[in-house]
Amino acid sequence: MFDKDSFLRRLDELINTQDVSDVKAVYNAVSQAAMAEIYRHWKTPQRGKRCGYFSAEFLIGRAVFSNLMNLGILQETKSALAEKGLDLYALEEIEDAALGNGGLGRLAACFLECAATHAIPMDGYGLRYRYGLFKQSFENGFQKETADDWLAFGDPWSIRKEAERVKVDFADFSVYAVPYDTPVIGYKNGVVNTLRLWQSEPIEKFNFALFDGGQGEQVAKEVFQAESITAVLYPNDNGDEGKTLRLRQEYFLVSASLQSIFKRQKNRGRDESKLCEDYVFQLNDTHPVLAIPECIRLLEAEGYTFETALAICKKTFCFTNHTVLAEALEKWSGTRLRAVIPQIWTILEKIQAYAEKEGICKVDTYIVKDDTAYMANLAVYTAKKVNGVAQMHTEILKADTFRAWYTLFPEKFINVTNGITPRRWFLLNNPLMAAEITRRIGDGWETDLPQIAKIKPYIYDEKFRARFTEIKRSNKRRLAAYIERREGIRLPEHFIFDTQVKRLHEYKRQLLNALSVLYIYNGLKSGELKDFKPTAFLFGAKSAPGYYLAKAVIKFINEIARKINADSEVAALLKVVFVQNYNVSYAEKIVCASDISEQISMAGMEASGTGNMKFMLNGTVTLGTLDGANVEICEEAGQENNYIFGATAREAELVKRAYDPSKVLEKNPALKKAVDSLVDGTFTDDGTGMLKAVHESLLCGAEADRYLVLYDFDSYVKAKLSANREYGTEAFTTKCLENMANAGKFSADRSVKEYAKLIWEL
Ligand code: 26Q
Repeated sequence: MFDKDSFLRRLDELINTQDVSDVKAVYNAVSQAAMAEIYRHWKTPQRGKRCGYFSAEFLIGRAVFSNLMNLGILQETKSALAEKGLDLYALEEIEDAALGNGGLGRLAACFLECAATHAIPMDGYGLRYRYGLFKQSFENGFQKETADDWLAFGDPWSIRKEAERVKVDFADFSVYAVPYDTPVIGYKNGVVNTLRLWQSEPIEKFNFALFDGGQGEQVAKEVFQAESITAVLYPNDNGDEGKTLRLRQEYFLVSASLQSIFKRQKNRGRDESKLCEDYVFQLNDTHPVLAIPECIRLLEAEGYTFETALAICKKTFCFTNHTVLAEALEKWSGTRLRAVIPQIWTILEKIQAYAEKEGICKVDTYIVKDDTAYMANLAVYTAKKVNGVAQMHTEILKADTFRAWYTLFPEKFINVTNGITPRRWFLLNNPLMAAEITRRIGDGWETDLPQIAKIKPYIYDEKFRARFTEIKRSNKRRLAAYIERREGIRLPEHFIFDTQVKRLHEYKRQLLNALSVLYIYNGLKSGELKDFKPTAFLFGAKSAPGYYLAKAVIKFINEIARKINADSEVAALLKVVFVQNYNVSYAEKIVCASDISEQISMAGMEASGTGNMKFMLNGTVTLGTLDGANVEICEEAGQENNYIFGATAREAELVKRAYDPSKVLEKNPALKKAVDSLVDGTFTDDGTGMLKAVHESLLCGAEADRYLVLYDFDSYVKAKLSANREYGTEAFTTKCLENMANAGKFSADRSVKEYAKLIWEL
């Protein structure tokens, strides 16, 4: 296993020979010393089946603390640095690797860690974006995006594998794909898997002959074009119209990954017909689905017929769907495909023709139709298994999104409910609570989370409860200090922390939360709302830069926050904070300091959610709808231990058939007042018209209030106020603890093991 002494000796040497007044130097010393030890465990076995997890996103966050923890040297490193007068937590300055948008990317990162922890042979294949998800700040309440320069502190955890670069061909030019391999370290088990991220580079760095010939500009253009492929992550979670650069990214990812895998097969003397014995490829949504035609292309190049190649793919690929939003199901026009990757277009047409011959020709099952390629259909057609990410989501896939496919191939469909890694999302972010659990039930639960249920007998133990409350307080203090430094707002630690953090999207209904905050504020001002316990409403969310309504909601919430925080009459009862640049590291601090977790999407829309699980594990009650994995959270922890409101998915569908949101306002003058404030001059949007656009989205046109914000408002506020009323009571604490004790199912250890057994057959 890991040689601590060797690590500490090397760390000592490195520290003594560097100018450690610089955080970066300390970072380099720690990571170099760790990497030196990691190398010794980091060898991919020559034999045995592996899973290649293909994903356009890996939202890794900060690697240093989690790596040290998994290596079992977090405390030792802290002490070693402290002896030299250095603070390990100064490394909090280093950037997160935000190579993902949200849930889908973070799930991929959790899966990697869990697979390594359970010695499951799974490697990630992704893109090494030069800039990850943008950095967010607020200027006068408006979201501003700037570049996320995540490499500013270097990337000491990866190694560039020059010798393993491959060439990727587009119709108009070719580029090199250079792999950067990052070790994925299992929790204290000596296992190291690999995350391989590809970087695009020009074939010819500088063709000096062309420079001499006066064609310098052309050279520069070609370098730029090549490097642009992995320059930046598309900041769009849930859908974007297909752009050529995005298409290049997707093809670059899968072509490079498959070429390198084919090379490894050749090196090991393995015949490609054995691909499905040696590999299974998990496609993380449609983003890497071009791997299917690319795999066929590579097999054809080895001399296999199209039919054989397709048959091999059908045994090798599996597909996960993460969303039912129509706008997120990717499609590519034939025109674009022919212009960029004509060799792939030809294969797509062949697949369509072959599927037709097999009798697959229902309207909703076309792979290519009217000069358009439908990536989800291609994925479902080829995949051995297709999975949704929570029970309810999988049912919707079968009954709705992929209904036609489900009648054809019911045996393909399977559910694997998402999970989170309890190492980062409990041991690392909430060390005091983790230590308290271990003190009570011993260890073992860290890698077998259902064992956390052993704390149930302590739920009614006075000392244990007091310790829980005390730890939550101290987590709040830590978060409040951080928020004060970053946002300039002071949150008293005796306040309820009521939190909604996630990407900004209409279906997630941050607007519903915002309107309820306004409603509460108005109620406090008028005196109609009594016995309200002091609450801080916390928001964290990034909006896609081109998503106008989402940006408008950010502005609205920031205006609400400005007004409320400036009103001394409510200062003892209400605070509102929209934190800037919410990311993985911010989440780690927020999750363990919250009392109420807002999971309020319109039922039927959130495939699973994973933030909901992080809060639950950290002893937070859910204020939520019966959507996605919230349903399973209630099954595990008891609906009576959470605050559930709103239309169910079935009801929502019925309601929408004949829905007039203005009727809701007529019956609820207090809600009307809150909604009117969007347009009555209560708030300003600096003449942008943004707030009016939000107002119109609720009340105008055939699609008015698509996500039933107004319809669900009344039951939402009732649930919210009942949580507020109960906070601080014994009953409330019990609910928090019931959630923590019943979070066992939501470990991604369980998810990954289900994939390994039911899908990958490892
Ligand atoms: C598509 C085309 C072009 C550009 C971007 C995209 C794109 C990018 C990211 C489309 C979708 C995404 C991300 C989707 C996502 O994060 N979905 C979430 O996945 C989680 C993990 O399964 C679930 O828990 C969430 O419910 C789901 O919203």
